[in-house]
Amino acid sequence: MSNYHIKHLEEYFQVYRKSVRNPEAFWEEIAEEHFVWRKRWDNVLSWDFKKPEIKWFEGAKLNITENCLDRHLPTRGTKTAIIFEPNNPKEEAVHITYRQLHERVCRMANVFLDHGVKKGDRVCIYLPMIPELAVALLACARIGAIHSVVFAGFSSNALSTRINDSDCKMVITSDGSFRGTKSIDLKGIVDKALEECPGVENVLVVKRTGSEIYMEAGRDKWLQPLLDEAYADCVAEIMDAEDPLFILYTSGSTGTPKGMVHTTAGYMVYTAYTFKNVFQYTENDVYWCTADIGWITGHSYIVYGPLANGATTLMFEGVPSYPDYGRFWDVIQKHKVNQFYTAPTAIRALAKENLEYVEKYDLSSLKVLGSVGEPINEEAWHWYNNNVGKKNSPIVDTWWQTETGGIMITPIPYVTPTAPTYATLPFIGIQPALMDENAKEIKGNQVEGRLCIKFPWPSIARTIWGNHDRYRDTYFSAYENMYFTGDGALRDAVGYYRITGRVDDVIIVSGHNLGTAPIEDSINEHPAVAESAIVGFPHDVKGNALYGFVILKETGESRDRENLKREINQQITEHIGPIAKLDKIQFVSGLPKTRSGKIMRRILRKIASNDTSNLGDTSTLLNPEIVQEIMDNSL
Ligand code: 7RM
Repeated sequence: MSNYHIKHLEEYFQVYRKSVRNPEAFWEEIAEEHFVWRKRWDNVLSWDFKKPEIKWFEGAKLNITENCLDRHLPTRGTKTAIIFEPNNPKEEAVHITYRQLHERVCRMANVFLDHGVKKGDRVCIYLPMIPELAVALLACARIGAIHSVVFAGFSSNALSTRINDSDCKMVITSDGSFRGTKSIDLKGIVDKALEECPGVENVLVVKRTGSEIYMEAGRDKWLQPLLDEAYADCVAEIMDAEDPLFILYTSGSTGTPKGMVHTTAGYMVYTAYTFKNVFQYTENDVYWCTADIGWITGHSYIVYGPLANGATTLMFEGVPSYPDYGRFWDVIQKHKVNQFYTAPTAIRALAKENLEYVEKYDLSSLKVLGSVGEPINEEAWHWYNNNVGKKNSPIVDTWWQTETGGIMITPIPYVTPTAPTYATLPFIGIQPALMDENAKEIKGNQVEGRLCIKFPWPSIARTIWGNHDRYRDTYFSAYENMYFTGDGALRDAVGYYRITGRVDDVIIVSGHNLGTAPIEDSINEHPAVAESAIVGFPHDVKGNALYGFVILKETGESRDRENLKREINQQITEHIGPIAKLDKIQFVSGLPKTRSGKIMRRILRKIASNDTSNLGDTSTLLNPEIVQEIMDNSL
């Protein structure tokens, strides 16, 4: 029996039990047999959720790129590592072999070294979905620099906040990016961001769109000539198991975005092992995850997990609607994709379009369909199953988080019987718990509560960059000795988990986590606005859309309301990005508040969702009369 590749349900249960009874022995065996180490660990695991402190494979030495690249060269040197499918289908797709990828990573790593980047330095990567993005992550890892990828859809403001929070000394970007019919001036956004970032010494620019851009002398350089000059091999920096590999920002319910820190060995072991099993990847498969590498899904399941397994991973630069709504299916047919991993919001958007867009293409290569990012509703699940999988490809509804590094609750395809809206069973080594209002664990089945994890797994984030207290307060203080996910879940009669959604003030719009606080902060900066509150309401494509309740200052009362709405959304676009724009804005004279001054979002959520039959207890409100007024004018 191979514990590395699970093929039957009995085997899953057996391996699961083993992984829970003796996690150290279990993970030690996986680590030992499937990775290359420069030095073995002294200790498999030490942990204390109170501090909190978690260390996996302490004392081990390795470089993750030797696991993702070098070790494959003897057997997979000519195998395709990355297929690049450009935005424009008329532009030719690019196949990059493991040998070529190794060389490209080494060259870029040498360029970084030449620019003074050392082990432990932070490098910000702000690039579209082009091969240089994957190469840049790996080049950082090659020399022990900590990458901080910022999704290239974020605004200059969001970018500068992230650059400064982790003191990045270098930025890798491109002149521009292609998205459908649009091209976006990425370098312009970087220039604006860097007005606020005195710590950035160098900006290396990939040429993608060929647009005219400003280059600041002494700071900005085109990357390609430097790569051409660089040496094609680069000795890998030997890293400690617990050295940081990357920082990735995720929004919280309050305050600034949290720079989640992932470390080297545990992250590698867990993402590789989950990738192998959750996608049942076999040697000649072509795997495609449609996420952007700017999110954790891209880090773990476009780059590190697949490459650690010597897989062929597809990177798609474009959007699902260009040149038409058949693009995903066209790409699957063209590259004979075997595993396809996408988000419910994309499925819902495509399900709205004519079925002919799907039926036109040969999708018979597909073996596994994946979903991630938010709960997949029943209708979308069936559409995906019927029209994409032709009832022949199991759907893996994978629940996990930026903080967890890898997939936590998921079916294993061809192993776990699937059920719509259920993420089903914990992955090997994962010990979920549901907690009640009194912070007690709810045992047994057919129960619902707040989802926690009882025991560390190798890829759990180790801290929040520069703010360990916040890490403890956010994840380890609500329940003693537990990691709290922020999600609610139910466990059905057979022990299957269904994630019911966030229990805090994070709203998931089109699979993107948005904290209410930064959006409210942005709105409140408008000179005419006094105060605001944001809630989510159900949206048939985005999952949730944003509804803003806005109180105007007296001086704003005379302003044209439609103009104000436009200005508010413009401001949000500048501060956060277009993803955080409000679908609906209602001007109100007050917000329902508790006596301690907290906005009662529960009530606003119900109003925004047109579900006002039972508003619950409003008697504790400071201003109960406001509720009727808001309801009467709701949109
Ligand atoms: C991978 C990722 C995390 C939040 C998480 C959940 C929600 C993700 C599912 C899901 C229901 C799923 N990381 N979420 N996957 N909810 N079913 N299969 O998305 O940090 O960006 O978001 O996303 O609320 O806490 S993330």
